[in-house]
Amino acid sequence: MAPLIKHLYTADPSAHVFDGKVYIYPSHDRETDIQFNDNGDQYDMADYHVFSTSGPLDDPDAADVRDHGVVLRAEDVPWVSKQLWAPDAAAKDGKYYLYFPARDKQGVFRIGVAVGDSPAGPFAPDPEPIRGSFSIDPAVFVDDDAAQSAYMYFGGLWGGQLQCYQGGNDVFDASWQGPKEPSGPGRRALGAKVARMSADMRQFDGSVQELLILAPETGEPIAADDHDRRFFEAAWMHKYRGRYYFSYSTGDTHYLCYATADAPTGPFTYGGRILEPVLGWTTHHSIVEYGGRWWLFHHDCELSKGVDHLRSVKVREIFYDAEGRITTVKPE
Ligand code: FUB
Repeated sequence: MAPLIKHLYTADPSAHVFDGKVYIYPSHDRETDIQFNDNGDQYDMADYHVFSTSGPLDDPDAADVRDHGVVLRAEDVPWVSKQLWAPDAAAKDGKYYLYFPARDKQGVFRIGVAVGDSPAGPFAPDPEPIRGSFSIDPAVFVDDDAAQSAYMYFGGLWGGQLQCYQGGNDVFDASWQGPKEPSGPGRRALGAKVARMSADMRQFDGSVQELLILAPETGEPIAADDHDRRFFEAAWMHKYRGRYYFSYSTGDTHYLCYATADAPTGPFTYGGRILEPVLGWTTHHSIVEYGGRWWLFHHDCELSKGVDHLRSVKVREIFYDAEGRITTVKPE
């Protein structure tokens, strides 16, 4: 399957349908001479582009993908030092919100928001990160209830620093920085984080909670050493037939997996794999309904011939069985 975007390297695609079109909010990968390491220092992105398409999504070469250009730069955000990682976007009451993780001036990942009047940007950043935000990979889900309740799911291990907050959401323990995470018999995996968004979509409303993923065979939280199933990064939320599907990457085992729940904050039960490992270390995605079909946006490193930090966005259709299980697919 050919990449959807070929003139730039793009990754971590968050896709949404706004105004009847698919808008894609990816990371913008760039060449760097930074040495590859397991802290992800080589992912040194400096701006975001937005893309849109009306399809056909099952024929990437024919999909007329429009590049709306640069919509936000690291240098435009007063609190950012470097590394604009995986973004997401949301719409509410005629405004569009771009959420993005980046390192602050102390080297700690925070999550920022920038606001625009069009899904294609540009976006004006708030001068400070979202209060109480930390780590990486925000995914903002707006529910279909009357209040349009919105939630941010976030977090990422190793370079994403999630493991630095084991003493509390407001306590950064620098000794856990780097490719580290809890392990050992009886230890449960660290969960992703979830917070309800304020009505204006620019702050958290209430405290940040841990998202529980339970193993279906025991009803207990997934174990820390269960690297085939534990949350690593790349949170995404979608709703299918009234159920909440939380999907994520398992990082060092390179799977995209999902878990389901009756409520947006869980508890979730592990459901299975969505995508087997692609070429490249990272795997990151979004799932969206468009034209009455369900689509998986993700990335791989085929275009760069396997350079881990030079990735390309792809899209493919996914399917659910009668019980709502997502059918696992292999890379194409
Ligand atoms: O693109 C930088 C980081 O790589 C993302 O934030 C992670 O999800 C992984 O894809």
